Amino acid sequence: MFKFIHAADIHLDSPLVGLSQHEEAPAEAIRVATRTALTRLIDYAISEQVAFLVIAGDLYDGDWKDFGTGISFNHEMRKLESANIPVYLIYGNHDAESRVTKSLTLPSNVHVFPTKNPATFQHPTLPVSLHGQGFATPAVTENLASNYPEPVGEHYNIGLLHTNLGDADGHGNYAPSNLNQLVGHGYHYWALGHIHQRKIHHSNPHVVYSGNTQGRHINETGGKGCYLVTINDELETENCHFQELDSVRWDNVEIDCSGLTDEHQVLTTVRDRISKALNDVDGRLLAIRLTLTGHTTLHESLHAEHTRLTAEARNIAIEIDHESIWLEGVRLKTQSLLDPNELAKQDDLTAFVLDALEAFDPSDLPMPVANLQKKLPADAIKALAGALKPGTDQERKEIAEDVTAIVLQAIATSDSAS
Ligand SMILES: [Mn+2]
Repeated sequence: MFKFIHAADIHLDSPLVGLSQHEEAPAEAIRVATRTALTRLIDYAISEQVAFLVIAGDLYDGDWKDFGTGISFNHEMRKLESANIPVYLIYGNHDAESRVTKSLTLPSNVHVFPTKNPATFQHPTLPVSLHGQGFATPAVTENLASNYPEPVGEHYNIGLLHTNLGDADGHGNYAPSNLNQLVGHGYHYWALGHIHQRKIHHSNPHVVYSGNTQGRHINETGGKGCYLVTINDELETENCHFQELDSVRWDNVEIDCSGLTDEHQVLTTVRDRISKALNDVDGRLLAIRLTLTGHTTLHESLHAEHTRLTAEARNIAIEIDHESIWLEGVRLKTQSLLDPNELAKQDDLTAFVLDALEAFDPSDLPMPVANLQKKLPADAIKALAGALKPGTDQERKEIAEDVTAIVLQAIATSDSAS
């Protein structure tokens, strides 16, 4: 019997998005989170006395900022070298050969697959063959796996592949492959990288994404880590155990405001839910987003007070535990109880304004507004610039929702409303 670890998408020294610019954030823990995950991976490999470690691409996030990234990786690899644990790795789209321009001599236990053609490494003492090919450039569009070698007889065969299996939606279509192809190739275990959400696509033979080792933004919630794989004496895959390695845990908590009637209740609920989420992360640092939902009479006031509401929530998070929680933001997805169609019946002007709101896009304001910017003090221009040139569709949509809610509220509470 022997064990190995399958990890991928370590993205060493990748910044965690949306966190570091706030001074209350436990910045240091956040800054080193991907390194902490790597250290935990190595400690785990040693404590489990694994026979080897495979890393299926995107070890690095891109070109190194400085040599510290390589030095840090080598330091961890030497711990495995001392424990006689070899490492096999391929480069992915993020750390393709052409993209990472700096390099350091690797410890002798680290084996890197070539990028021009597939190759096979054999474990020094076990009947194990590992096959793989790394990315030469970030955009590999061929089906790399189709050229991988035949399995080696009487060996446990592992394929390392950075791939978009079955053209998963929303992911760069790098080195596409499909499940039937991999299952039919004759290997025992496909150690996949690229998709950050872990998934066992097939068992016996195993086709597995380990996911990344540390979530890096709000769309990478939940536990992140690696698989510990146990092989029995018949060279069968006996067990695939997921091990968490992350030190910062992302959580997107939905708060239903339907039954809530004032802001005090909202903030009380915010406090309860943040406390609960912190309990759930077992001593990790919690990076949390709150998303408020539900049909509620508070819809308009929440939108009108979005900035202050976010500050109140951040204040609560700091009060609960300023070293362990970072509030990424508060999203409003509540819905109004006001009926625009009813309001539109008030008079023609109201109907006209409501009609205009439907098509409102803050990036598409008329020229006079843009000219007005020239006459305003610097602070006001800065604030306006943020509102007028939102970076993403999402931000534009949120501004439009805020404006719509505020205007609806104004109309509903004006004198002409009954
Ligand atoms: Mn990746």
